[in-house]
Amino acid sequence: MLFFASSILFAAAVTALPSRIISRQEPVELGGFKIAAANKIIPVVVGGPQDTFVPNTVAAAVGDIIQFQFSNGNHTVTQSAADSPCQPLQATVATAIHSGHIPFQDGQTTVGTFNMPVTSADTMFLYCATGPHCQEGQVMVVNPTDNQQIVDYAKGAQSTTSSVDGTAVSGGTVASIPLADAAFVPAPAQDQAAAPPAAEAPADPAASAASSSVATDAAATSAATAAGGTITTTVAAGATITLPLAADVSVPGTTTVVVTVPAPTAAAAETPAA
Ligand SMILES: [Cu+2]
Repeated sequence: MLFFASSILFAAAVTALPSRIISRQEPVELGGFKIAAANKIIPVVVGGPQDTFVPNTVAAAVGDIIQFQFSNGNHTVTQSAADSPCQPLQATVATAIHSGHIPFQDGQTTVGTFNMPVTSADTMFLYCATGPHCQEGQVMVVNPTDNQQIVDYAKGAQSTTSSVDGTAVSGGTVASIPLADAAFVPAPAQDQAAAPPAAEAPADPAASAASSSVATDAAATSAATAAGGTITTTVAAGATITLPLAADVSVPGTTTVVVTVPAPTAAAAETPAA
């Protein structure tokens, strides 16, 4: 009930923001970039209750900044070629866009952002490189030439079998904003994540495994595991485990390790009716 009440308050605060697209009278600086008064900061929400980009098409002028705001989960903004969804353009173009993995966890009071200056009016294709998010449709198009482009790109992404991560952070600046200024309301906290880890043993291991993604996040963040160490847990088939790396682990463009447990094949689970 307390959370419900605070959600209402927070929703009211968001509604009170003047506009989704911020207009200014004076030049401002954002993440080291100077933005002329005529240009815009365009928020795009990444993740949340669903693995999406909202909006998933944006019309932006050269000089605008697209501000990706990372909601629940752990996501990236990574550029691909139009005909190679879920594959990083960085493999052939070193300056292609990649934000690195930026998480949002229950209780955060700031929101991670990736501020991407628009330097060309060319159409740009972006996806999330975390787990199966790209195959599930977490893709977007900047400056599409028509409405069909995002449809075709999403369909292409769904026909791939896996994603490839970007390498170095490129094409923008990682920063943060207060949660109160974000363009989204976080998903409700998960009960199992909120429960103190290891306070009580789960009565039913199968039930625990069903929400292993959440439970594992809580367990993994409760204590750091040394380099070379082993984390042992029980998860359901198809679950995704996201493990944040310690701050002192220096892997360019990488802040997490994501492991997806293979799901059983549909053929094995079905018996054709006679
Ligand atoms: Cu994602």
